[in-house]
Amino acid sequence: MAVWAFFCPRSDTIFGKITGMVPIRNMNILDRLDRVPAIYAAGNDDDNDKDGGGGGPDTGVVIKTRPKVKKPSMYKVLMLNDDYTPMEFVVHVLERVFSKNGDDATRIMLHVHQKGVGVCGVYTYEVAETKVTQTMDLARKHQHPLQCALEKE
Ligand code: TYC
Repeated sequence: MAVWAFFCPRSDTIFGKITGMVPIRNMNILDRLDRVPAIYAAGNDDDNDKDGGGGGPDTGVVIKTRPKVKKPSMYKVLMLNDDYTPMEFVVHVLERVFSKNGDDATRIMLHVHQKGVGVCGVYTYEVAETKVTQTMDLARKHQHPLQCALEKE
Protein backbone atom coordinates (compact mmCIF):
# COMPACT_ATOMS: atom_id res chain seq x y z
CA MET A 1 0.00 0.00 0.00
CA ALA A 2 1.28 3.41 -0.85
CA VAL A 3 1.09 6.05 1.82
CA TRP A 4 1.20 9.66 0.74
CA ALA A 5 1.74 12.43 3.17
CA PHE A 6 2.71 16.04 2.94
CA PHE A 7 4.44 17.68 5.79
CA CYS A 8 3.21 21.15 6.56
CA PRO A 9 4.59 22.60 9.75
CA ARG A 10 2.17 25.52 9.81
CA SER A 11 -1.14 23.74 9.69
CA ASP A 12 -2.28 20.24 8.85
CA THR A 13 -1.60 17.68 6.25
CA ILE A 14 -2.50 19.17 2.89
CA PHE A 15 -4.60 17.47 0.26
CA GLY A 16 -5.87 18.93 -2.93
CA LYS A 17 -4.58 20.56 -6.00
CA ILE A 18 -1.29 21.75 -4.69
CA THR A 19 1.48 20.33 -6.75
CA GLY A 20 5.18 20.24 -6.43
CA MET A 21 5.21 18.72 -2.96
CA VAL A 22 7.35 15.93 -1.71
CA PRO A 23 5.56 12.59 -1.50
CA ILE A 24 6.55 9.96 1.00
CA ARG A 25 5.71 6.49 -0.19
CA ASN A 26 5.58 3.18 1.59
CA MET A 27 7.25 4.18 4.75
CA ASN A 28 6.98 4.83 8.37
CA ILE A 29 6.10 8.50 8.37
CA LEU A 30 7.28 9.16 11.89
CA ASP A 31 10.68 7.75 11.02
CA ARG A 32 11.02 9.92 7.98
CA LEU A 33 9.42 13.26 8.89
CA ASP A 34 12.71 14.81 9.81
CA ARG A 35 14.02 14.02 6.34
CA VAL A 36 11.21 15.77 4.51
CA PRO A 37 11.75 19.38 3.50
CA ALA A 38 9.49 21.83 5.31
CA ILE A 39 6.78 22.83 2.89
CA TYR A 40 4.85 26.05 3.14
CA ALA A 41 1.76 26.24 0.99
CA ALA A 42 0.72 29.73 0.03
CA GLY A 43 -2.50 30.39 -1.79
CA ASN A 44 -6.15 31.10 -1.42
CA ASP A 45 -9.32 30.14 -3.04
CA ASP A 46 -9.62 33.12 -5.34
CA ASP A 47 -10.07 30.84 -8.30
CA ASN A 48 -13.67 30.32 -7.04
CA ASP A 49 -13.69 26.59 -7.44
CA LYS A 50 -14.73 26.19 -3.79
CA ASP A 51 -12.15 23.54 -3.22
CA GLY A 52 -10.76 25.34 -0.23
CA GLY A 53 -7.38 25.65 -1.82
CA GLY A 54 -6.08 27.62 -4.69
CA GLY A 55 -6.07 25.74 -7.93
CA GLY A 56 -5.89 28.65 -10.27
CA PRO A 57 -3.30 31.28 -10.98
CA ASP A 58 -3.27 32.44 -7.34
CA THR A 59 -1.88 29.19 -6.10
CA GLY A 60 1.71 29.15 -5.06
CA VAL A 61 3.89 26.62 -3.34
CA VAL A 62 7.05 27.57 -1.61
CA ILE A 63 9.28 24.69 -0.68
CA LYS A 64 11.75 25.53 1.99
CA THR A 65 14.41 22.93 2.59
CA ARG A 66 15.92 22.63 6.02
CA PRO A 67 19.69 22.88 5.79
CA LYS A 68 21.30 19.60 6.81
CA VAL A 69 23.86 20.55 9.39
CA LYS A 70 26.04 18.07 11.18
CA LYS A 71 28.80 18.65 13.66
CA PRO A 72 32.12 17.84 12.03
CA SER A 73 34.15 14.94 13.41
CA MET A 74 37.04 16.10 15.55
CA TYR A 75 40.60 14.78 15.50
CA LYS A 76 43.30 14.82 18.15
CA VAL A 77 46.81 15.65 17.10
CA LEU A 78 49.10 13.39 19.11
CA MET A 79 52.79 14.00 19.64
CA LEU A 80 55.11 11.06 20.24
CA ASN A 81 58.20 10.97 22.37
CA ASP A 82 61.64 10.06 21.05
CA ASP A 83 65.13 10.13 22.52
CA TYR A 84 66.71 12.67 20.19
CA THR A 85 64.49 15.69 19.54
CA PRO A 86 65.58 18.52 21.87
CA MET A 87 62.98 19.62 24.41
CA GLU A 88 63.36 23.25 23.30
CA PHE A 89 62.50 22.28 19.75
CA VAL A 90 59.30 20.52 20.88
CA VAL A 91 58.29 23.55 22.93
CA HIS A 92 58.98 25.76 19.91
CA VAL A 93 56.74 23.58 17.69
CA LEU A 94 53.95 23.63 20.24
CA GLU A 95 54.10 27.42 20.40
CA ARG A 96 54.46 28.01 16.68
CA VAL A 97 52.20 25.34 15.16
CA PHE A 98 49.72 24.76 17.97
CA SER A 99 49.56 28.34 19.30
CA LYS A 100 50.34 27.31 22.88
CA ASN A 101 51.77 29.77 25.36
CA GLY A 102 55.14 28.96 26.92
CA ASP A 103 53.72 27.33 30.04
CA ASP A 104 51.26 25.09 28.18
CA ALA A 105 53.87 24.16 25.58
CA THR A 106 56.33 23.14 28.31
CA ARG A 107 53.65 21.20 30.18
CA ILE A 108 52.63 19.27 27.04
CA MET A 109 56.24 18.59 26.07
CA LEU A 110 57.03 17.21 29.56
CA HIS A 111 53.90 15.10 29.50
CA VAL A 112 54.96 13.55 26.17
CA HIS A 113 58.52 13.13 27.43
CA GLN A 114 57.30 11.24 30.51
CA LYS A 115 54.30 9.31 29.17
CA GLY A 116 55.38 8.68 25.58
CA VAL A 117 52.42 10.41 23.92
CA GLY A 118 50.30 13.50 24.46
CA VAL A 119 47.58 15.63 22.87
CA CYS A 120 48.64 18.89 21.25
CA GLY A 121 45.09 19.92 20.34
CA VAL A 122 41.75 18.82 18.88
CA TYR A 123 40.66 20.10 15.46
CA THR A 124 38.55 19.37 12.42
CA TYR A 125 40.22 16.98 9.97
CA GLU A 126 41.76 19.53 7.60
CA VAL A 127 43.14 21.70 10.39
CA ALA A 128 44.54 18.69 12.26
CA GLU A 129 46.13 17.31 9.10
CA THR A 130 47.72 20.68 8.33
CA LYS A 131 49.23 20.88 11.81
CA VAL A 132 50.66 17.37 11.51
CA THR A 133 52.21 18.29 8.14
CA GLN A 134 53.65 21.57 9.49
CA THR A 135 55.14 19.75 12.50
CA MET A 136 56.70 17.00 10.41
CA ASP A 137 58.06 19.52 7.87
CA LEU A 138 59.68 21.58 10.65
CA ALA A 139 61.15 18.44 12.26
CA ARG A 140 62.52 17.19 8.93
CA LYS A 141 63.99 20.60 8.13
CA HIS A 142 65.89 20.53 11.44
CA GLN A 143 66.70 16.83 11.12
CA HIS A 144 64.82 15.78 14.25
CA PRO A 145 62.88 12.51 14.36
CA LEU A 146 59.82 14.12 16.03
CA GLN A 147 56.61 12.36 15.04
CA CYS A 148 52.97 13.23 15.41
CA ALA A 149 49.75 11.57 14.38
CA LEU A 150 45.98 12.00 14.06
CA GLU A 151 43.40 10.18 16.12
CA LYS A 152 39.65 10.48 15.58
CA GLU A 153 37.85 11.51 18.79
N1 TYC B 1 62.50 12.94 24.96
C1 TYC B 1 63.08 14.10 24.33
C2 TYC B 1 64.40 14.42 25.05
O1 TYC B 1 64.66 13.94 26.15
C3 TYC B 1 62.16 15.31 24.38
C4 TYC B 1 60.93 15.10 23.60
C5 TYC B 1 59.72 15.49 24.17
C6 TYC B 1 60.94 14.61 22.34
C7 TYC B 1 58.54 15.35 23.46
C8 TYC B 1 59.78 14.43 21.61
O2 TYC B 1 57.43 14.69 21.49
C9 TYC B 1 58.60 14.81 22.18
N2 TYC B 1 65.22 15.27 24.43
